Amino acid sequence: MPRHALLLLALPLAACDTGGDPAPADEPLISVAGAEASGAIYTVQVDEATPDPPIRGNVNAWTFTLLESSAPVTGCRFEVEPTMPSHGHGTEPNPTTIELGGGRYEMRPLNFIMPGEWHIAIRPDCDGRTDEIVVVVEIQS
Ligand SMILES: [Cu+2]
Repeated sequence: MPRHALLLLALPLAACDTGGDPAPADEPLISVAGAEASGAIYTVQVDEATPDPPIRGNVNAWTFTLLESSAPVTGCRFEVEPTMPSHGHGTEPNPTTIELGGGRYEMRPLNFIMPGEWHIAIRPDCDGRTDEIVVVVEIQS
């Protein structure tokens, strides 16, 4: 195949998954394992959620991989803030994040105090490079 044909095929994909728009996905997630969300620099790939779908209460724990240009990023610290923008409130406590290795991290507890749409703002600080990634999830019960 000529080289220019390959480039044309690649363009629509690139338009979908880049752009650095920190705005959350338009559709809230029900299940979160395997989901990805991106900020200006980093992508959060949710590896596992316990339980999945997430539920109301102080019981949710998620593991995720932090990626930059598809490569795992180690040594980051995080501030995580779940909120319900439509209600103007957050939750307590905000989750604590620990590093598992290989660019993987675990955050817990995600205390969804009521059903509805939650925006989980994940703010990495990787040697002073900061970003905000928002995962949007619909807690059903
Ligand atoms: Cu609420």
